[in-house]
Amino acid sequence: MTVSTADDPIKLAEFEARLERGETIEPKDWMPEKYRKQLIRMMSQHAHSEIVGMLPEGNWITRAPSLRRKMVLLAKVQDEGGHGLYIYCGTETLGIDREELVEQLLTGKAKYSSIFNYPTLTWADIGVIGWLVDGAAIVNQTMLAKTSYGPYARAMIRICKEENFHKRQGYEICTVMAKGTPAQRAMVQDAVNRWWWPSLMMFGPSDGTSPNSAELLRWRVKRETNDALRQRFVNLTIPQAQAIGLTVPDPDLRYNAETENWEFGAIDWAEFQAVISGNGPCNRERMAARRKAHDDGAWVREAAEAHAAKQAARSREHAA
Ligand code: FAQ
Repeated sequence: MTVSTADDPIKLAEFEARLERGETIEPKDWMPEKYRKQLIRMMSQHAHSEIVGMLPEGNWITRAPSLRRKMVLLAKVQDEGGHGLYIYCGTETLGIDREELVEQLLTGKAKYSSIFNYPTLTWADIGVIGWLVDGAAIVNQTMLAKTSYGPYARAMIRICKEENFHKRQGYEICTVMAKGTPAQRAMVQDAVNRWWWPSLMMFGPSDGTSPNSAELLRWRVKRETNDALRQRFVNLTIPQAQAIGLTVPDPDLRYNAETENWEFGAIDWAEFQAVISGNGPCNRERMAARRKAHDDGAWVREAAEAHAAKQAARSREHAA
């Protein structure tokens, strides 16, 4: 496998020996340029996903069916915003600033999770997002809590705790609806039918077609492959669906008693490719919303800069 070209081979060997010993890499430690770049790519995409991920659920805050549901949803969406800011800070420890990261999102250079390009059509979607989307995120992020880059690993530990609440509130919405009237039951089943396959796509392409996996696994950024995590998610989720009498839209789903895996049908990778290339159902709408928020917030950034300049001038005066 090819490793970064410009790196000092002795330093690289020391770096890899540290990883071998299970040490974490901290911001001021030496790291190969490619490791830094991979982390910036992955962490920034993760941060962007949290921020763009506020949109599909935020869409339902004004229409939540009770005050309690509204408060929970408000808190959840706010948590996702917090996760985004937290991961942006972690990414900045790699020597890139927030402005550049945001620019990469707004110009389409950086990706965000495919899942947030699907519409939230009914209240049941809010339950299903908490259950399946946060559920998938937890499986992925529990693995990332052991990633080799210290700031990212620590962020994941904290974030996973909140994601667990998100998942529970989503599963609770689904449980209530699944036990409800025939119309509520049909609504939640329809939401599962629409979100199931996109949730499986969240884990990324299959191992054989995942260009970044080999390097990320070698440097212990990822500790498990996309397919292994996807399988874990399916194994965890199918019994949860059965417990509340819901099904997933997969005629090929079978339990293999030997491997103890729920084997699932073929994923539509053409759909995945279309979504990550900007042609999913809501890509344009999501990016337009982010661009508008960025433009509307320009005055806040300007005010903060003016305030910082004033403070700096004042401390210079005091020092003189
Ligand atoms: N969507 O070589 P690989 C959340 C891209 S959780 C879009 O396999 P890698 C919580 C990939 O970037 C969601 N693009 O890539 C929440 C690469 O393109 P590039 C966020 C995808 O990095 C819940 C290309 O395909 N979580 O937000 C996707 O080894 C509810 C080839 O793929 C994270 O980001 C995808 N699904 O593995 C918030 C976790 N999959 O960059 C609000 C951190 C792949 O070369 C509400 N990230 N691509 O142009 C990861 O674990 C990894 O980066 C993967 C992809 C697993 C996403």
